[in-house]
This record gives sequence, C-alpha cells and structure tokens, in this order.
Amino acid sequence: MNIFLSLGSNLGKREQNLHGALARLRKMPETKLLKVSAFYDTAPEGYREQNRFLNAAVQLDTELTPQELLAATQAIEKQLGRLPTFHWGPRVIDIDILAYAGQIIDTEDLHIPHLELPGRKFVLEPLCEIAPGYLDARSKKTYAQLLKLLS
Ligand code: PH2
Ligand code: MG
Ligand code: MG
Repeated sequence: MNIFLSLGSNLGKREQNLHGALARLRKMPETKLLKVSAFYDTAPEGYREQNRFLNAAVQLDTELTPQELLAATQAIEKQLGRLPTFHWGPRVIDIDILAYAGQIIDTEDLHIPHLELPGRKFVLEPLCEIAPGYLDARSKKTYAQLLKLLS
C-alpha cells in the first residue's frame, strides 16, 4: 500500500526520538513498515526561532483506517512525551500522515494528502528518497516533480 508518513523532531535527543517513533510504528497492529528514509538535519521552516529539526519519511502497509492511523500516531507522539505547543512550534516528535493509498480526505482533524506537503522541502526530500515517482493525489504531480519546483 502507498501510505507515507513524515517524522520530525527538534527537542531533546532528536535521533533517539525518531528511532523511538519507528520502533512504535513497527509495533502497531496490522502494520508493516516498508521503507524508512535517512534522517535529514533541516533548518526550521515556518517559525524560524527554534532548533534545527531531524526529519524522515516512511512508507507503510496497514489495515488501520486513516482515522485509526491518526489515532495511533497521536498516541505514539504522546508516549514519546510530546506536549501541546503553538502552531509550528518546537516538538519532541511530530508524525504526519502525508498520503494514504491515493485517497483525498478532508475532515476537521485530518487532511490527506497533507495540505502543506507541496511547499515543504523537509518533507519532500526524505520522501523522494523512498518514493520519487509516487503521484500526489491533490496536485497530480510526482514527489520528485514537487521537490524540483522548490529548488
Ligand atoms: N515542522 C513544522 C514546522 N517547521 N521545519 C522543519 N525543518 N522540519 C519540520 O518537521 C517542521 C518545520 C511543523 O510541523
Ligand atoms: Mg507537522
Ligand atoms: Mg503533526
């Protein structure tokens, strides 16, 4: 299945936080991690007065619905000690659903594909390492094309 998540951390031990998230994703029910990108050290975008991030992208297979996957990733964020902060503020771990099997879903708490995906190099760079030819369901462009548009 083509389900992609992005991971990001800029508080505490960033690498350990990403590994902690990956270990927990691997333990989710009915779920298999298919691909994991390298970890990318990136400058903070949006709100700049914060630490650099470590970002990664993963591909997985799961029987969980998009809403169940959202609940599971939010539970992992909580387990790893994420506390509420301001929009785009620093976080121990952020797990965002980027794409779910080509579907377009817009509900109050969930937008798939992720609305900010096309403008974010820190998302597209790791994503292009694992799935450059995958078609973004909103823009109908591949991740490689979207990344190219940013440079
Ligand atoms: N996440 C944000 C805001 N800005 N910048 C980088 N480099 N990496 C992130 O993961 C990131 C960000 C909000 O989710
Ligand atoms: Mg995010
Ligand atoms: Mg998030």
